[in-house]
Amino acid sequence: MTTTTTWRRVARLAAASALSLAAFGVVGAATADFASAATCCGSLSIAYHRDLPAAKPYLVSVYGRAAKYYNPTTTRAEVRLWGEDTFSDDFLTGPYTATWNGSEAFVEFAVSGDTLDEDWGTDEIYAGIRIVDRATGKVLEGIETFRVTGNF
Ligand SMILES: [Ca+2]
Ligand SMILES: [Ca+2]
Repeated sequence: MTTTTTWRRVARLAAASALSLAAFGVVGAATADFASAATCCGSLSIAYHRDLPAAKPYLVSVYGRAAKYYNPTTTRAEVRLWGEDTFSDDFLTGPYTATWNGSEAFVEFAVSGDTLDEDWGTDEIYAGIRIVDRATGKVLEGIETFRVTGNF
């Protein structure tokens, strides 16, 4: 292992520790949203996991709550990851089909650091959740999470 590789690993681990703490706060917030009757919002956490395959070590967890109830048999929830930019946001990965009960959507998936590295320097990541009519493909509602920043 070269010195550079070691340094990169250390830097990644340091970043992951900070993100894990942030992720813990996010989980708390999602639970609070769930307990209250609040509608509309999404949450996102990105956590480095040493036990995931080295090619995709970041576990992305996305939660969304729709503003109203939809029939879960005629709709689905699609999740895409985006990088926020000044002029137009970068599409990073997706769509992932979320577990969906008609009002809440949840999905977890693993990605590489390269997928999350959407910018030179700090990356601003968010998830978009689309509630889609299965028959027509029409987007009935869009939910956007807050930004998770990091250096991936
Ligand atoms: Ca950006
Ligand atoms: Ca970056």
